[in-house]
Amino acid sequence: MTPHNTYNSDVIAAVATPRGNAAIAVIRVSGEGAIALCDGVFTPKTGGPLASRRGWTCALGEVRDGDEAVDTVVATVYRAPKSYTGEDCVEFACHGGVFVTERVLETLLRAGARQARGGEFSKRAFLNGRLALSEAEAVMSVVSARSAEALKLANRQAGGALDRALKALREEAAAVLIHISAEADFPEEEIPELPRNEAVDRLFDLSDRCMKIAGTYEGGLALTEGVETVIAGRANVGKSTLMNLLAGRERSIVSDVPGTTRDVVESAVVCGGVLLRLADTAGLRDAPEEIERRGVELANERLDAASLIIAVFDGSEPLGAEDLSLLKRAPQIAVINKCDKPRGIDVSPIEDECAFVVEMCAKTGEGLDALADAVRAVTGADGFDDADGWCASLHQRDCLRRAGEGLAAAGFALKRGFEADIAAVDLREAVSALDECAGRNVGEDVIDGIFSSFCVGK
Ligand SMILES: Nc1nc2c(ncn2[C@@H]2O[C@H](COP(=O)(O)OP(=O)(O)OP(=O)(O)O)[C@@H](O)[C@H]2O)c(=O)[nH]1
Ligand SMILES: [Mg+2]
Repeated sequence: MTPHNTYNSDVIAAVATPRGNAAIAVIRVSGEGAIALCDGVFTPKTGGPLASRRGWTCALGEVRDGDEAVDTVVATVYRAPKSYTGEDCVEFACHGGVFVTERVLETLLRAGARQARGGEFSKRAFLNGRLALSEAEAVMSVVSARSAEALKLANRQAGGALDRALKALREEAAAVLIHISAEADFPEEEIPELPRNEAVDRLFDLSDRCMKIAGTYEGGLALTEGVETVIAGRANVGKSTLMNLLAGRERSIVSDVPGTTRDVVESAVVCGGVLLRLADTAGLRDAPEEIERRGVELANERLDAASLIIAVFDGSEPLGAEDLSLLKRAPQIAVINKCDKPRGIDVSPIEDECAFVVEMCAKTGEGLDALADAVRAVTGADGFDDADGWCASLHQRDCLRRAGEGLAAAGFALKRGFEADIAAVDLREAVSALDECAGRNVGEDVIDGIFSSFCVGK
């Protein structure tokens, strides 16, 4: 099926900027007849109607609802296909008050535009070939980027890095497929020779490249979306001190009384370039009273749900029963805190369980760089290579893995000397998985799933 079969170019409109008072707000209108529809509500201060203007030009004027002036706006005209959606478009930059923005939108809806659904502008851009699927998804990442590194990644993806890599992979896989199919279908013909061992090498190389891109999912997710992280440990080991150090401000109350933290205290911080959604929790112990007991329960729930556990230990004291049971929760990073005090801990049980053991003094910040390194390593942010783009969704990862497996299976079939048409079956599946990843020949449900996560106006 083609994704174009339900394409409908009716005129849609939406506020593209966030709700709230600001200097300006942008209202987007797109679709067949969008410019004429806007002329129905827009009176230019000078010059002719929008319909008489070229694409990429602006006009100052008034939006009027009947006799009533609603707002003075700047209208930018875009003509198909040179617009974000690939359709005729008008963008009104109006004054940014919540009420006035809504009135302008309402006026447009009364004139016959339809309120756009979430992601509908980007979906049209994709259906009109203005954006590859991976680029459209990256637009969302650009909007939601919350760290410098996330924005850099999102921009590179929006620039089409993944799509170019997918195209190259597809072309090279298809070239091998043509050779193999020719060999299978016309064994007696003289076809340009692709020696078997060379075909095998190429297939394995292509498979590795697919798997490498599929492997960027975790790291990309860590860098863009952030990692659910819990700081856990026995009472009084310095969890809240560490939280405050990472947050750069006094987020949690610190005191030398064990059992200070009861509620889960949350803060989003950037550590080693990775966005961590931190939760500081109550100290794990057999709490003497009810409120703290509830806090310990909440801490345990967070431990179950977190993707990253930073276990904190007091380096000046021997390991206790709570420390040992925390180690059973498989923390990826152990912080041996209070390293300014004389050492009283045996770290070997910790080293047996945790991939990264970092000595720190949370009070002074000593060891913070080592913690940042551990965070980068654990989350896959370290060595993250997005030269060929990165895999931003589970759907893409699934397609790339299927492609990688198909290519490898084809390679093995040829290597073991099976008939070429056996390898061709796997190879065809790999090519179609690559197409699916790039958004070619995918069903409406997949497309809708992707775009429905967008905000209205995008
Ligand atoms: N010497 C030293 N003291 C520290 C360090 N980190 C924290 N402390 C002290 O240890 C005590 C407990 O710190 P908190 O951060 O409140 O510990 P916590 O693990 O959050 O404690 P609870 O919330 O009660 O479980 C405070 O007196 C801190 O000043 C450190 O690196 N060195
Ligand atoms: Mg605390």
